[in-house]
Amino acid sequence: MKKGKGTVVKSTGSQYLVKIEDERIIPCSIKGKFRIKGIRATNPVAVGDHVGFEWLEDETGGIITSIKERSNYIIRKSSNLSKEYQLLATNVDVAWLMISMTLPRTLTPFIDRFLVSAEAYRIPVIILFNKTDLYGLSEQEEMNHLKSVYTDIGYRCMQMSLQTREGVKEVQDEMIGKVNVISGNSGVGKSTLINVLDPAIRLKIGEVSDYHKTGKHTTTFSEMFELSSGIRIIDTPGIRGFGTIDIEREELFHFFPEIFRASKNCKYHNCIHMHEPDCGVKAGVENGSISEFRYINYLMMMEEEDDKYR
Ligand SMILES: Nc1nc2c(ncn2[C@@H]2O[C@H](COP(=O)(O)OP(=O)(O)O)[C@@H](O)[C@H]2O)c(=O)[nH]1
Ligand SMILES: [Mg+2]
Ligand SMILES: [Zn+2]
Repeated sequence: MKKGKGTVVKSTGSQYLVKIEDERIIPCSIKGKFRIKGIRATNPVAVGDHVGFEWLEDETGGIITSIKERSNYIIRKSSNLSKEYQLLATNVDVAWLMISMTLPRTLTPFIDRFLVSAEAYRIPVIILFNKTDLYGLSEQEEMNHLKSVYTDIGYRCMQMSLQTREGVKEVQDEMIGKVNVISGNSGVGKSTLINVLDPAIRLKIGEVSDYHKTGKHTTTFSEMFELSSGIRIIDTPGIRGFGTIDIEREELFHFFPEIFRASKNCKYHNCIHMHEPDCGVKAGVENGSISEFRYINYLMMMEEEDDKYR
């Protein structure tokens, strides 16, 4: 049996499209069961997977027989009640969180929720400030403040204006040779960015994204696009909210890196940094080493989790 290997670029039910080294796209099916440790998935193979397959006799397609170990994956619950998950994307190199200080203004609870998800998925994030051409003095100050807070925690921050193209080259260089996911609230410039990076591909990506947005389509699918510059982008609505992955309430603070670090100074080993005495996190907020808004967002997420059980 002749063997091949490649990357899954699209999954449509039981069929997978696998891109091989010479750029050909081979339709493949799967044989047997693939298991993912710890989770029950409705689809065992996903966009981004590096797979091995056996060619069909006539070489019109293949059968996937192996999956290379994943560096990370994005999943979401098939439905609210279900214990089954849908794998949306795997082996993501960078999750870009596009934000803006104005028109629309991205709020920090949105940012922190996203960062928690990305931490849980173990996907590196770059926070990308867009629309800097629209920033007045106060927006600039706000951006600089957020930049210093998030940089101190360990997140990379970049800035650009798709209007003036300032900073776009740096972002593009960072994306080349990587598998990228682009997220952000509506209106922040995601579609415009893809258009600027590769005008020829824009329509296609826009179709997929806008389809998701209207909510007409409940079964999610992802697709990997390759831009002319060699940038790979996975289009998925998946990496949105905290609800998409199961995090125990008592462990939420593990996904706020600076809060997790400060928790070493708590008196009680099971401290959740809310009402306990001698809490290293609260001490950190008081002495300014932990940003107050981050702590407030943490408390807000804790309370939301609490509400789920009422
Ligand atoms: N002034 C300004 N407008 C921008 C910039 N980037 C995007 N826009 C505009 O913001 C609007 C929303 O952009 P879009 O790409 O559709 O956002 P999406 O919802 O994230 O895909 C469009 O009218 C864009 O032209 C920017 O850097 N500066
Ligand atoms: Mg869009
Ligand atoms: Zn504590």
